[in-house]
Amino acid sequence: MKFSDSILVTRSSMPSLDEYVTEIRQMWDTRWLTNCGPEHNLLESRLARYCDVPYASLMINGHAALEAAIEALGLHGEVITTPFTFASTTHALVRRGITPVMCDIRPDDYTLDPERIESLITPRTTGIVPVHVYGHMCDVAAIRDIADRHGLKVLYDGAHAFGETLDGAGAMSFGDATICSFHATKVFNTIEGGAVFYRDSSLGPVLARIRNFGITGPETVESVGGNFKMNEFCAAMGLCNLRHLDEQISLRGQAEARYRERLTGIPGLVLSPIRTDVASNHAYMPLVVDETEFGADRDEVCHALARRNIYARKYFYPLVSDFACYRGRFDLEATPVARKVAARILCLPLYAGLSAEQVDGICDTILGCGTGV
Ligand code: T4K
Repeated sequence: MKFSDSILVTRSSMPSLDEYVTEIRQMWDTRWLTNCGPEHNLLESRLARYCDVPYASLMINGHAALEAAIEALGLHGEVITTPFTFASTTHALVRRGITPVMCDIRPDDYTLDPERIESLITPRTTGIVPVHVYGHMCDVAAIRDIADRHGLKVLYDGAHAFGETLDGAGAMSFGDATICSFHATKVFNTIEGGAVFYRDSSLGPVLARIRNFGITGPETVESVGGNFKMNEFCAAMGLCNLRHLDEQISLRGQAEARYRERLTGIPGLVLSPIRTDVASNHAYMPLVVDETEFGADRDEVCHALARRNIYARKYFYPLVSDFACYRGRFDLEATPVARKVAARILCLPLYAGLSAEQVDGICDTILGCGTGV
């Protein structure tokens, strides 16, 4: 059966139009639209509280948050990171003049493999930028230990981890700083948006200068900053969406549970591990397809879904280190686990409101590709 309406990999969460209009109505009186206005400042403090982190600095998107945090933490030289991520993580480092050093990932949860980090450290290494990919929390204790022993900074790319906790601690509270994305495709969105979360209060003024041209007063410009500010319409969207976030996460969880009922235990189909120490945000539904056991490969499954109007996505294929813009720069053989996962990964549709019937249709299509199912 073909779905009459396309099922895309995700669907933006939105408040009711009335709720949003109520939130933005006062802007027609104040005419205050951007430059850290009241909606911005309220959202900033609410997000810090929601994430249980002392400080948050809002940015206009997750990528801006990455570039700002890299600058604020003073990363330079070489930084150890993962090739199994969205373009943004690596691009941010390269755009800040840093040499990314690609470290392999763990085969079970696809996060940076702490056992492979130390051999990559050189006198030029200043930091580690791991990614909580799909909301899978990195081994934060092992990474902290390595960083402390070598005097390195840790900046987490937590773009996928908003709203999660690890052993009760907010997912944004690890490392010297953690960035998040509030893009339209994320569990929590401000249309476009992002933030840097941190514990060290001295980073606050530095990030404030970076996001607003280095301006510190009407006649004072202290550093060469950029313009990374979130506007009031985006902040208002965030304030509305935050009110519904827990419900949205719970609805995502129901869809994920249905997938797990249907796909667990099928030879050749590998689902993400469930961790009892992590409260998941159910951001993504990654599936690894092992052709030899399943009888069909990832691309065949992807095409079969597309024929039924279901658009899964190959996040994150190709590896960043395989992008045309980085050709010849990285040794692809150095990260064999990441290569293997990237060749087999498929992210299935997952969002609040995806019905059990829709999940069943997706699973029927996937299972119909395999042999012996
Ligand atoms: N670090 C990591 C690890 C990241 O994954 C990202 C972003 C960043 C950093 C940088 O954060 P931002 O600067 O973006 O805040 C999407 C997103 O654009 C991107 O934010 C995200 N990661 C990445 C994983 O996915 P695309 O190219 O797949 O987006 P697109 O336009 O194909 O949309 C995917 C689906 O989402 C659509 O099929 C339907 C749905 N959608 C999309 C949009 C734009 C909506 O429902 N509403 C919308 O407005 O990159």
